[in-house]
Amino acid sequence: MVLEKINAPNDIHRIPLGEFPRLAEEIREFLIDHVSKTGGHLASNLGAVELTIALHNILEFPEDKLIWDVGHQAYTHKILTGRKEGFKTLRKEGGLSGFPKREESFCDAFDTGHSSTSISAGLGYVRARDLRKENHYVISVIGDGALTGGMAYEALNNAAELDTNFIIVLNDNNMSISPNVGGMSSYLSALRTAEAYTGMKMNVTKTLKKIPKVGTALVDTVRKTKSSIKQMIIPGMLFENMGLTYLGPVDGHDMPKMMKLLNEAKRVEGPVLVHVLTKKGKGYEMAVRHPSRFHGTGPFDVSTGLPLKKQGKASYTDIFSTVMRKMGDREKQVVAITAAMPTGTGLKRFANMFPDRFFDVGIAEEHAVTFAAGLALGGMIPVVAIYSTFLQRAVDQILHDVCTQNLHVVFAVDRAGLVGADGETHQGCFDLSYLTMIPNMTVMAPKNKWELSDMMKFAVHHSGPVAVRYPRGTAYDGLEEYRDPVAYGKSEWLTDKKGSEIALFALGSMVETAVEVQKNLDSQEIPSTLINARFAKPLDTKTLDTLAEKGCRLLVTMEENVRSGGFGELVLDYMSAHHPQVQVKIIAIEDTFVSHGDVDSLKKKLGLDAQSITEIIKNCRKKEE
Ligand SMILES: Cc1ncc(C[n+]2csc(CCOP(=O)(O)OP(=O)(O)O)c2C)c(N)n1
Repeated sequence: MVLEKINAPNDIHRIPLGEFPRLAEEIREFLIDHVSKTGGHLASNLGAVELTIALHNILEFPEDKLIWDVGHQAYTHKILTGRKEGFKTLRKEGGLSGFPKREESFCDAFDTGHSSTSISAGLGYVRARDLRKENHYVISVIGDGALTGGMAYEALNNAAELDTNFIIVLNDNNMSISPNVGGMSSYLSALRTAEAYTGMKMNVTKTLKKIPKVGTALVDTVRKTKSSIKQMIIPGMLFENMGLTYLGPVDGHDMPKMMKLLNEAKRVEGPVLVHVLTKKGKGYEMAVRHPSRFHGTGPFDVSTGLPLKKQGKASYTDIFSTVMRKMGDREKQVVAITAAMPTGTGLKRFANMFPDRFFDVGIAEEHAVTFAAGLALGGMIPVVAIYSTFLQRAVDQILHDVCTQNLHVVFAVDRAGLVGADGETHQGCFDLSYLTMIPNMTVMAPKNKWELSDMMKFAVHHSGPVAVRYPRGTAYDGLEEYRDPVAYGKSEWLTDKKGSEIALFALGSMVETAVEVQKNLDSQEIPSTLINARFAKPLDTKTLDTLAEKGCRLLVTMEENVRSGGFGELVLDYMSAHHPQVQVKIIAIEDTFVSHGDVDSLKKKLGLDAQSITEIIKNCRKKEE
């Protein structure tokens, strides 16, 4: 086994080049074997095996810096830097992270998870290197999907001014999670189909350069010519015109060719883009055929490709998907927007039924939101479906472009709360804070699957900006009997309205937990009142007044969000001003980033589970006595 010889960073330098194909094969077997057991990102990693080997062959760690965009495709990099053993615990609590982590290895130059950051971070490394008069290589690896994100262009624009080496590898597999979209994607496709001519183009350039005295000038002239002929001679003119050297495209599964080009890139004094063509899922037929399904997967049977865990009850995303499909039929003004996640957000069905009213804008959350503002002003009702963590990107657009103009844009905030295996870059723990702080915003969270449906309908008929946040995974199907119509700013009593000394005021996913807490308290003969808050903003202050009037002494707020700026703090703020005699206990995530692990176990650790909350309440009572 060649892979046995790789146990630490730079071990690859001791492997003869002739053994690289075997190494690539073994890494693929390793990836399929491990990811089929633990789950994880598969298709992108299978596509990047040879590219990663080629990169490691030309780099020296930790001196050189290798920055992965998004970071979901860095598994081979982890294997080649001595982390093979960690794959048994991939994405498990305390185990190997599914993304690059500086604290995990000195070979990880930059922590990632969100898209389109690699060129900016790389450029920062380059500028620091030059200022400190150091001498090492910096390589950013960005996918064609990630290249749809605005930050990548801001960084390219800035990088164009460089006169020292900076290598950007464009790992182009023609796929985001779903097929890639937009003008850049079409441009890359044109370059890709021109691949057969690449050799000819390079040769023409070389031949021209060989012409004594005038050769180089001739190539420069051709570069500057505004003619389509130049594309025949110098590929990648778009990048070239920006000031980057373009090399490629090169077959991303041909290691000798790639290494040759990468070594050439090392000699360029300036920013250089190496265009590498890869196949998502390469080496595992199921993943080649279904790259989206195997982008991120749970454990699966290698022989059939089928998930090991049968799909159980409907998820919140499934419910959202159904509501949107029905709503699309009834409400002709409704349009739907996704930022490169048509399947993940459940909008695929809407897209199939109403292709004219569906927009996949690429990994461009900021643009998605301002685009929605324009749609709203133009007379449509846009529903922007974005995961909580990725919507962080668009806070200014929500504030500046939607909320200041009080536009009717509906935000379907999926994966709100803890998401588990993807870790700190993906937990949806901040949206209540960044959304409730903005004037004009309405923020809701459903207690169960029926309420998500009701809230979506409410949101579409409301006016002004409105967000509905709901968690990842199975939708709660308890409390079906409680179905008060959703009314603006009104919470819902889940026990009779008499009230008691203890009130549980829970938001969204935490209502299910609160039901359990109440059961625990009941069994210990501690009476309590349970209220489904429904709205984080505006707060139902009438209900808070009623609770205080009915003798509430301890008000326990519950939310799956950070405490700072969240729902609980809003309640505390109101109660301390109007009912200071009532003690408010906030159950929320304390000031921390939550790393990867199983959601239930993370909740326990963070004190968000029913048992911990029951204990907290009992302790509060004891202190009172
Ligand atoms: C800001 C942001 N939005 C959405 C995502 C979700 N996401 C993860 S990977 C990915 C596709 C990336 O495509 P590409 O860069 O081409 O990499 P590939 O998986 O094809 O290798 C998306 C949309 C993200 N990570 N960050």
